[in-house]
Parts: sequence; C-alpha cells; structure tokens
Amino acid sequence: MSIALVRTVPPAIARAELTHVARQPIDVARAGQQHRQYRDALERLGCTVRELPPEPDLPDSVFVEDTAVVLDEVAVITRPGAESRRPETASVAEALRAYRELGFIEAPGTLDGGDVLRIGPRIFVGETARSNAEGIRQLRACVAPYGYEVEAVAVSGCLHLKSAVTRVAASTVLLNPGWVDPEVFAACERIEVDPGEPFAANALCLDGHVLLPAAFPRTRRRLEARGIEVTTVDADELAKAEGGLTCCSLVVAE
Ligand code: CIR
Repeated sequence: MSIALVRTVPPAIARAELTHVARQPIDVARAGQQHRQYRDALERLGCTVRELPPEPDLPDSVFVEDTAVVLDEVAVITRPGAESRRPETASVAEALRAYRELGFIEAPGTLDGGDVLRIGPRIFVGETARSNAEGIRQLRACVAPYGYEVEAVAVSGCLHLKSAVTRVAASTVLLNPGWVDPEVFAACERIEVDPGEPFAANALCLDGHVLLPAAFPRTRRRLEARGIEVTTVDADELAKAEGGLTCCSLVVAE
C-alpha cells in the first residue's frame, strides 16, 4: 500500500514555467478534471490519496514530484532549479515529516525530483538546467548512508531526466533515445517510445501497473507487447504546462 501526495491544479497554472514547449492557453477547469481522473486512477491502483494544502498563487504547485525525493528510509526536500518553484517545498516538508526523516538540498545546490529516477539501489539524476552538480552531490550525501549509489546522467532536448526515461517494471525502463543515452540503462530491459510519441517516456509505475497518458497509444501497445499492464488517463491539458504523470504525485511507500 502506498500513499500518494497530490495538490490541486492552481488557477495560476496559466503562468507555469515552460522550457521546451510553446505557451498555449490552459483551460484550468479541464486541467482540474484531468487531475481528478488521475487521482481516481491512483486510488484504483491501490494508493491512498492525500491532498497537500492548495497553493493557488504558485503556478507549478500541482507538479509536486519536483519538491522531494522519497525513499523508504528518508525523504530529501529539494531546492527546485526554477526560483518561482522554491516556495512550494515548505508545505511538502511539513507533510512528509509524518512519514520520513527529512534531508534538505541547500543553496547553491538545485535539484528537481523530476530528475531523479531510482532503480533498486541505483539513483540516476539528470544534469539539467534544474539540477546542478552541487544538488546531485548533496543528494548523494543524504542517501549514501542507506546504500544508494547516485549517478549523474546527461539529458538533452527535454526538461527532466524522467521526461526521457522512467521505470515501468522492476528492472525495465521506457525511454526516448533522442533525449537520453540508452546505454546508461544497459543493466535494465529497455523499451523505446514510439518515435512519433516523444513525450511518452514519462510513465508512472505503481505496483507493477503502469499509468500512461491516453495520447500515446502506440507506446502503450509496445508496453503491452512486453507483458506490462497499462491504464491510461487524459493528461493533455496538464501537458501544456510541461507536466507529465510522474510529476503530479509524490508516492510514499508504507
Ligand atoms: C516546470 O517547468 O517546472 C513545470 N512547468 C513542469 C514541471 C514538470 N515536472 C516534472 O516533470 N517532474
């Protein structure tokens, strides 16, 4: 059983940070509806969903994944690379205190949770505009006592490491080879996204089941052909704010 921490879509989402996608108007009501479908899917997949306090004036506050890295032994509160996102972390730290000991990334380190991918005891961290070498060093110092190895990974063409690659089974990754070098994950089974669906690599794996945006049917078929069970949700309105599925929750294993 896991707890999924989520936060409602803020009215300010129209002013979300954008790096690799062009700004388009966002229908806040539709984004909210999609977010509710996402919450329902998490519940159907066995999570207990808990709401973080709303942050109506913080444009990216629905993307809670970036504010913390939650492991079984510790949760590390990040210092997001985008300055506008730094006020998001205080309420997340308060909520996570109930479940884990906390570590903190401090200035001049920056780290976004979207750059952090754990596969067993290995933690891959994207070196991106959001996560710098000092943030990665501090994360390593926080988690090394628990036996984790932290490895920096080059990423290009997308926002975060987990835009380019996510885990879809115990030792299987789904990746976009245009954005991250597949050889980094040579120890895993690898599945590539359909070339026409570059944003499909951001999938959320929960207890052996994968949640994927409905917009990526060809990648869905690739996953199913490898025996992976997939549930889809509509997430195109949230995608206009450059958010995917992993970024809308912080999963705390109990
Ligand atoms: C940002 O640029 O920070 C937000 N607009 C999107 C964050 C998406 N987060 C994620 O993929 N982990």
